[in-house]
Amino acid sequence: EEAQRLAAFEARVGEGEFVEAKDWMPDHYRKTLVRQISQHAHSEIVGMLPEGNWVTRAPTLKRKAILMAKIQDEGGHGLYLYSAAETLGTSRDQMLEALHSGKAKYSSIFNYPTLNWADIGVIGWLVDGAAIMNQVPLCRCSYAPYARAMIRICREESFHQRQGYESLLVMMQKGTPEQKALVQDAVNRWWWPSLMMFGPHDKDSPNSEQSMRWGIKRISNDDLRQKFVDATIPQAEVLGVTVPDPDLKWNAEREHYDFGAIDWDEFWRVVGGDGPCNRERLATRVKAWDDGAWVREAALAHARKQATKAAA
Ligand code: FAQ
Repeated sequence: EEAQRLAAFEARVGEGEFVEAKDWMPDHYRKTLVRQISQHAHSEIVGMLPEGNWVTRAPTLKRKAILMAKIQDEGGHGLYLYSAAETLGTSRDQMLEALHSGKAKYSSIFNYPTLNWADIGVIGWLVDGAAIMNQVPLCRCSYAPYARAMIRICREESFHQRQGYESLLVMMQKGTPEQKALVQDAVNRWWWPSLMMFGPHDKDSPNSEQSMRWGIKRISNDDLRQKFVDATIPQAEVLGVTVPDPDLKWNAEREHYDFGAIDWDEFWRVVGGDGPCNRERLATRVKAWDDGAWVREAALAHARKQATKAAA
């Protein structure tokens, strides 16, 4: 009977039907989604930290207001995503415990430091750009609560990408030579980590085959990475910056850019917890959780009081 259910599920998903929270689903499908959605939520929340580093030093009031709005959006994305994961039967406390104990992953990209103001523009342009490339196909993910959350998230990411690009354009077109050099320096540092956001090569990606079959992932890691390079290089040309890859070249036959080899040792080191800022990022999140304990306790005490009042 289990085999029959599985076959029916796979047939449904294969035809492009969506799965809702109350529908039957294979255990491994549920686990895969909790893993991916919770990692995604953690990435949004940890991703607030590198940008938060520049809120007090944004160059103008306008840039500061934009940056604060962007960081708040990211907090919101984390919340929609934790809610989507909760529909699969895992509590937010369990997910946060997994993050705080170092068991859960979050995107490698947020373990790099933001060293100058141009890093904020480059995060918008490259990091949000890569995020959109990866996340637009997730709006068609077979698990409907995740797909629905992704629609709004993608709209906001698209605004984030544009504001980043626009702020870099201003620096490149109206900036001093020093400001232009800051942009190039930021691009040099963020280019390769941005390409790593898409995950390992397809042949080294243990989860891809199953996730593609179940319609969780619609486009492979390598295909998305190629799409990102193809879309981004013309934008770099308009900006007037170069990417730090001597092997980058338009391939007229493939009609795609060829690009150099990614340093996978660095990728796995960062994913494994040993990147430039992993310890700092996790410590910041754990401290925020501990510092917030009194708020959670007060909210629970208030809820209990209201409940007793209502019962009386
Ligand atoms: N970092 O078999 P696969 C954002 C892990 S955007 C760390 O290919 P899968 C917006 C992977 O989890 C960033 N770990 O895995 C923003 C797996 O380990 P596991 C977040 C990585 O799941 C912008 C192992 O390697 N976006 O936050 C990475 O099929 C600016 C093998 O890999 C999402 O999470 C990595 N880069 O494909 C916020 C999108 N890559 O779990 C603030 C949703 C791979 O088996 C500022 N997620 N790993 O122990 C996905 O699309 C997928 O999960 C992939 C990985 C494509 C990330």
